[in-house]
Amino acid sequence: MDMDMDNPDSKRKAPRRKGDDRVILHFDLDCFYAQCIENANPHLKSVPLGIKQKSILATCNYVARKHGVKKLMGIQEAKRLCPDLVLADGEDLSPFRDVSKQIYSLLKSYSWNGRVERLGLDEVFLDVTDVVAYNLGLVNHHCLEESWFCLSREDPERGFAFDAREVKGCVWPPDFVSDRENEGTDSLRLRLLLGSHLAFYLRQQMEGLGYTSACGISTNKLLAKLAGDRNKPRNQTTLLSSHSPVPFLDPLPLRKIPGIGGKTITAMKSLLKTDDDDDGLTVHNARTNPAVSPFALERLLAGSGGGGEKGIGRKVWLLLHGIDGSEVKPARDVPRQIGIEDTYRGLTQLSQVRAGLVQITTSLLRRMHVDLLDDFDAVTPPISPAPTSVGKGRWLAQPKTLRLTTRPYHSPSEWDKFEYNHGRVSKSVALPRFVFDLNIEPESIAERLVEGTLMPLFHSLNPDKSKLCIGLLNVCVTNMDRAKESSRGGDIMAAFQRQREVEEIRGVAFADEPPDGEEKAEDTSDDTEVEWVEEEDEQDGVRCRLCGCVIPVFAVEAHGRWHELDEGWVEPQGG
Ligand code: DGT
Ligand code: MG
Repeated sequence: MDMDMDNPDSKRKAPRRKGDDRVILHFDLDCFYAQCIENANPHLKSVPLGIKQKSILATCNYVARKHGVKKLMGIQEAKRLCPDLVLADGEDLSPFRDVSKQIYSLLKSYSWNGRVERLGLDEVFLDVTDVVAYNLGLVNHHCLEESWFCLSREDPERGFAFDAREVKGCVWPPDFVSDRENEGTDSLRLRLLLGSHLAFYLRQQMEGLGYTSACGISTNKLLAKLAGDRNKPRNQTTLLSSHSPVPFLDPLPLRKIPGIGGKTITAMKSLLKTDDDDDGLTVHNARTNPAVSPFALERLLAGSGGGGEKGIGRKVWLLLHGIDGSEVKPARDVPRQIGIEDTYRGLTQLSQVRAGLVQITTSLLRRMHVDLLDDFDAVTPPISPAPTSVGKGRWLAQPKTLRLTTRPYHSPSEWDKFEYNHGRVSKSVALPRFVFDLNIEPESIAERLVEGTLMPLFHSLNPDKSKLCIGLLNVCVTNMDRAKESSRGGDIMAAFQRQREVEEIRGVAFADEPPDGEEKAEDTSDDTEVEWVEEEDEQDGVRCRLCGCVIPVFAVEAHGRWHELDEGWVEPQGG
């Protein structure tokens, strides 16, 4: 029975344990940027390594962490703690994105139901309920130690041997004693046990690519993510929550709960009448306080003042009890659009604009190869030397539209006067076909695209050259034309060509394109993905295109992750 939202006493009832029948894995790569750099420079594996972005460390390897160096620490402080710290530049995110995609593709290839969701660059949720249920039926209870985990319904020999007597890796609670008598019938424990062996196998596959990780195994996303945090690095934790996850959650600081952000915590402190700092305020404090009920939280966080969505109080209250019904989202094989942009402190010369466009377009073409070619992963080393896909791969989808966006430069003193997007204009045209030619280097294609298409677009968006002072350039490809499944085995380029010809014969205009010559304000309605300024920003901060907040450069990634949480988890209230 659902809780009665209007009854403050309903918090005392045992909440319904929604989603208990699932098995969810959460993978988080260890010191991600540092591992990427180490794999490209193996001699760095044994030394303390920090990855520098501006004046802070985006992350550091675990050798450095032993010296007290921490993520997001200032460089000076880190050097003081560890004078031997080696610093590597982490400003260019492209190599990290490439590895992220490889890891994601690997995990996706083991999923049966396609529920594989990324969180940021180095975390992935997998809903393996179906794989585990299938293998539950195969367990031979008379010979658990010689079990076989089947990874394919079609090919029973594709799998791995494992010992089904024990959970693989760490368990929580650490003193968990298996109820041997009920082992055969305790299906939840056995399903989590199977999940733990699958998680271990998948972690080994990632290690084959050179990347170690931590993993949490539980019945929902919230608990899987928190369980994985218990034992890091290169380890995994199964939350054997056969009774209740409350003892696991209670000691954690409230701020550790994904979906409970800074604003929610501030509001809750007023409700709890506490001055505890964020570390002192635990889930237990909040959960057991008599003032806390779904109804009180709703009044506090939603509607007038709170500003949260309807139902937020109930959601937060459920999180405090370890209940999270949110689904692991199905994987998308191709993005809706790919855009790269850069900001400038005022470009006044056309030659500067041209150079900027060539740089952005080259990055964009590389990104298209990573995201839209089917066997890119198979042909590319995990990182460095710079991936090249010349002559390789087949297009899973081809964007049909190219969009250029520009915005004038606004100095920080003008930020109060102008909206971030003030003066932002875009124009779209059909994307020339030569960009899909895999026999030409991206740099050459970029030069041709800039000269023949993007510079003319730029001129029509910015006709008055005497006032030229460009603050932002964005090049985006969109309107994806997906290869039909049936043509994947055949000649995909020919299939795309046939499709185009049919459209042309029928007089079908490429969708999303404004009539030729028309300028339009940037339409961000389709921009559901957080699109950050990827390259170096010359100012002190960048403004988030989704919420308009100005974020220090070092916090951009975290802020992006905050928006991503927004999609699948309880609406965050800040953070
Ligand atoms: P871990 O998981 O504790 O072993 O360490 P990391 O480095 O994998 O940290 P994680 O998983 O929180 O984030 C993955 C990568 O994302 C990390 O290597 C650097 C980047 N990152 C995360 N949060 C921030 C942030 O607030 N600022 C910046 N600049 N980068 C961040
Ligand atoms: Mg990580």
